[in-house]
Amino acid sequence: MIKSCATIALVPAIKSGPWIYWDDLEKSLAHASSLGFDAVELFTESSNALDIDATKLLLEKYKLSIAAVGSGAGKVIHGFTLTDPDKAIRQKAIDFIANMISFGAAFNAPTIIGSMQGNIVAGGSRDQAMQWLAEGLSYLGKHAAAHHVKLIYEPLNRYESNLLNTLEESVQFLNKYQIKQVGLLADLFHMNIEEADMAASIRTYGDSIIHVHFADSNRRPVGNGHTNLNEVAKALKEINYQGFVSAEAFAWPNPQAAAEQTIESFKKYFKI
Ligand code: LER
Ligand code: MN
Repeated sequence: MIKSCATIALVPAIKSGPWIYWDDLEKSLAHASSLGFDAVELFTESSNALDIDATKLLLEKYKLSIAAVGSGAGKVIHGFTLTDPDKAIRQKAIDFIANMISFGAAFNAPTIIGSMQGNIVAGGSRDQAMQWLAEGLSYLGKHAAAHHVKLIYEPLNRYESNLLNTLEESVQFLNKYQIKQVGLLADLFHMNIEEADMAASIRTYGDSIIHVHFADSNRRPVGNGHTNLNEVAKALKEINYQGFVSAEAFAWPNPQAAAEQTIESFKKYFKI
């Protein structure tokens, strides 16, 4: 069964980005629950931004689970990445993500490595950056496995990262470095920019996909752009995808309407 999910941004310093709900955890959970979402994906400032027991009570109250937690605040707030030329900063990135993994594990939720992967800096060596990325992902994959959760690597579009932009490149990279405990995130916004054929890539690399970010071509909620969701949904069903399609999309025109549009699209493509 494919499950629905909405994102909640809880980082006060960040005022805009591709998240449906903003500011208040309980209000967001109440609204998502009223629309029938299965889960939420959290973007928090750090691994200790939320009280775990209090959050568990809220999740129980609103009958929601946490589909995944994002680690991007480590880059956006602190500037840490796994491929920074400075070893001390790479270590801080690893520590930040390891703590997020432990936090997510309290909810049986996997952690996403998106922007924390970083970039090859100007004049830097690609081989060296890939080696650093592989070292980080290998270590963190084992940390996640020890906590009985998955670790999710997300290929980003070329305007956000010059490391790995497609599912194919990511699978080849994970194979080359024999990184076994890491699955891939298929973000439909990034894929619309980078994949020659989104549905074909989903079919070919389906075994590696463990999470989906559900957004239209313009990163508005699905239904507001020109991505061919019929084809994408067909491919996800064909690979027997059993995870979440998580709305990492702009709160356009506002959070409530974006959540409603998302759940309508979810029902249209996945509940028939
Ligand atoms: C994170 O999930 C993502 O998709 C990136 O674009 C970072 O903002
Ligand atoms: Mn994403």
